[in-house]
Amino acid sequence: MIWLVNIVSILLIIFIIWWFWMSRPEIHRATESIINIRVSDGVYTPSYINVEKGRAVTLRFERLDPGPCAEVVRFDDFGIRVELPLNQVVDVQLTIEAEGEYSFGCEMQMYAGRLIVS
Ligand SMILES: [Cu+2]
Repeated sequence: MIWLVNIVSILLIIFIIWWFWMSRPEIHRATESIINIRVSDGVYTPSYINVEKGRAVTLRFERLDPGPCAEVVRFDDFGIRVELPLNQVVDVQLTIEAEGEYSFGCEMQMYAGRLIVS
């Protein structure tokens, strides 16, 4: 029986590793200049956003999560910190001139998203 328990534990470990490190949310390719981002249930939707270098984009956040965790979004690379009042729409305007990956998120980084600029 022990071998079965071992196999199950190993499979579980593999699954957990895959879940946390391998699975990446679908990349949202921004072809429009306004990107709507829903803030609910602990995730930004979309959370992985591909934007064109040098192009002005508006990230339009709509916070539906009453939890205090969701009330701020920060873009540390750009010194941006914005409050998100509940059930309101807040625009964050960005033009990123350098290629790369930039993270954004709440104060504790529980809500987390990424901008992929290329
Ligand atoms: Cu948080």
